[in-house]
Amino acid sequence: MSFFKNIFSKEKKETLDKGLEKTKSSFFSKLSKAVAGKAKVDDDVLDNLEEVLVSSDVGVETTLKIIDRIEERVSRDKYLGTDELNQILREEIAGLLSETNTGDETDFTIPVNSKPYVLMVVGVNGVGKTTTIGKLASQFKKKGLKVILGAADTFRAAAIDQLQVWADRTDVPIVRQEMGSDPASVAFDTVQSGVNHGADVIIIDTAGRLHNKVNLMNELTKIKRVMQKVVPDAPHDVLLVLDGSTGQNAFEQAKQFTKATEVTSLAVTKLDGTAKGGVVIGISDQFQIPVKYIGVGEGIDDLQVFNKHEFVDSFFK
Ligand SMILES: Nc1nc2c(ncn2[C@@H]2O[C@H](COP(=O)(O)OP(=O)(O)OP(=O)(O)O)[C@@H](O)[C@H]2O)c(=O)[nH]1
Ligand SMILES: [Mg+2]
Repeated sequence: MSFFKNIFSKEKKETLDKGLEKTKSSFFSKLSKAVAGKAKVDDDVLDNLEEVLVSSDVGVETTLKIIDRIEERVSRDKYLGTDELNQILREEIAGLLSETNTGDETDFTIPVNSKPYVLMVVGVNGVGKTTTIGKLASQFKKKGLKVILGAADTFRAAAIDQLQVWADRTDVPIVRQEMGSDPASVAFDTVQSGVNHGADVIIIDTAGRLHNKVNLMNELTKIKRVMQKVVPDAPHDVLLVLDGSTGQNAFEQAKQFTKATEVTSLAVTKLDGTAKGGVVIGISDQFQIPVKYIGVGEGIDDLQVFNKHEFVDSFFK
């Protein structure tokens, strides 16, 4: 039974369960091979378990922490049966994640004291930035918040059109200019328009690919600076989107991006259709920056607020 059943809605759980299906079936089939023929958790089982966790994209550092915890239990209890391993893993992963004070949110909310709330979405090309923005616009709107979108990815014409599609779908206004125009200028116009129209949430889409990385980082800095001319403490959130289906690559991107520019939260997308969902466990353990959202499908309702308890609950159901 879910220990989280009070606030974890049935629909949300079903979507999450379904989104994690591939990750889970791959993980648990590896896990059962890892303990095959073993009644007791011994060194061999621990070695195999380490391999299972690493190959499930949990990441080496987080895997070692989990193994340490289990080793400690093995030395405490005289006999740990492999049939208990599932439950033990669940407890230890939950315990590990509970050491960070992030991943406790359950609902799409924004701080009440920053209106308009300016959210800038960054990440390399193809990770799901525009889709995530569309899904967020829909969720915020459902909460009765006034949303406006800014198409500051002016690098490709299709990028602007894609955001337009989401604006139409969610019936939310969009500020756009021609392809090739200055992204900072689009961001400025969007924030200005948001202020003029009393928007609660302003979401800025940005390019994932420019001629080179330095250009990209300079551009993000410029966008921030220009927005601050209208709203001095903008952006309130810089959301880095990571493609979870790339596994360890998502880790690397998070490392590089957070080094090059200020990032305040993370979204991990495409957890459906991949066996690499374990990456969320590693990312939420290892980065100081909270995982705020997870993408579990292409549909408008397939974005969830990341909650570590719900995640572990769904993973080890
Ligand atoms: N299955 C699945 N697909 C997703 C998810 N999020 C995004 N996608 C898909 O990933 C593809 C790329 O998404 P975009 O939102 O265009 O990515 P982007 O980061 O804006 O890409 P660029 O604008 O090229 O930088 C699209 O086909 C989306 O439908 C998700 O959670 N699950
Ligand atoms: Mg895009």
